[in-house]
Amino acid sequence: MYSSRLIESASGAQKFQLQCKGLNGLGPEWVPLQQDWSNRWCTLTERFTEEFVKRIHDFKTRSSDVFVVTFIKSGTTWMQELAWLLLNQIDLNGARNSDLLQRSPFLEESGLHPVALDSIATCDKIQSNPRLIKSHLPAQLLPQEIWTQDRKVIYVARNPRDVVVSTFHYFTGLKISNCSLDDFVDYFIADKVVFTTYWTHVIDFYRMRNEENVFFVTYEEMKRDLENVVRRLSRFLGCQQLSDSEMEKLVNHLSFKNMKGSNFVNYTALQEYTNLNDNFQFMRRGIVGSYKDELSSDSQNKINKWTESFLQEYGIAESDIFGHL
Ligand code: PPS
Repeated sequence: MYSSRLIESASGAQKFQLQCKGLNGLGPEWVPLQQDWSNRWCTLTERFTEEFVKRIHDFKTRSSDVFVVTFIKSGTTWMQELAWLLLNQIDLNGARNSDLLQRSPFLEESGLHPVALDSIATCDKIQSNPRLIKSHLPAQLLPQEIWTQDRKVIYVARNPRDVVVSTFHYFTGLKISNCSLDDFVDYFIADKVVFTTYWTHVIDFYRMRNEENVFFVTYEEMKRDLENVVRRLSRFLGCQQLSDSEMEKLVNHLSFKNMKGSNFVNYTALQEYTNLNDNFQFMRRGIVGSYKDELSSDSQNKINKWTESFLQEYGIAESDIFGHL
């Protein structure tokens, strides 16, 4: 069902790419997208063994489950906090007093770095209802039941320039990578960074945005009009409309400044990150267009060309997805 191939990653360590062939040997026929899946490879670590990936594929879902799915550094944490609050009657006290990763665990976390408990088992055992589960996996590697049982998926996309800059700082801060930003852009475009290919990840969900169980939103839209996103998401999740005062409290709670100040959502303080660069910040800038004063024009041009050539095939413009950046 899976095929894999070895590649050399940005850090020089061996990584591999994984493809899901599905039961018919062609592609994952359970994902509601007709396309040639033979070019859908996902770069992962060696901890993603066939057994581990199969356990994710077979993960037993519940009808009330909600999955937050993103490419890395696209606003996952921000969306998890928002979705958790909507699903929990805007329990701001609860959000202010417990780790987001406990309230909304990360399905494939054990595949990235050693964690005390097996992350798939952790998600499996969550008692609270509904479960809110985070994943960075592309559509074809997610639990099959998401597609066969129409489980709710919230997908957040963010423009590739800000994603690459944010990922660079994150990996440098975690000492996973020590190259220059320009070199990192090359690795990113060449699919040598974990969870790439970026564009196939985003475009597959963009094309499924009208599926009833998919809520597609961008980081840029959240920055532009968070209240409107809250209203849209609230309808998608079947939650009650918020009063003006609830909306005000919620939007205030979700502000970058407030979330940066909270140890429960700002992973800078988390224990598994023991070997950090001194200036590491999980909540870094929190803006749209941080690439503008950080990426060289050479790297911006490379990303522009790569983006145009990828999207051409689908007849989609980047501004269709993100608006004008
Ligand atoms: S991860 O590790 O992949 O789950 O990271 P993720 O949460 O997807 O992305 C981290 C980036 O999101 C920014 N962020 C926010 N921006 C605006 N408002 C709020 N409330 C917020 N919370 C997190 C965070 O700062 C990272 O982006 P950069 O550009 O690095 O600042």
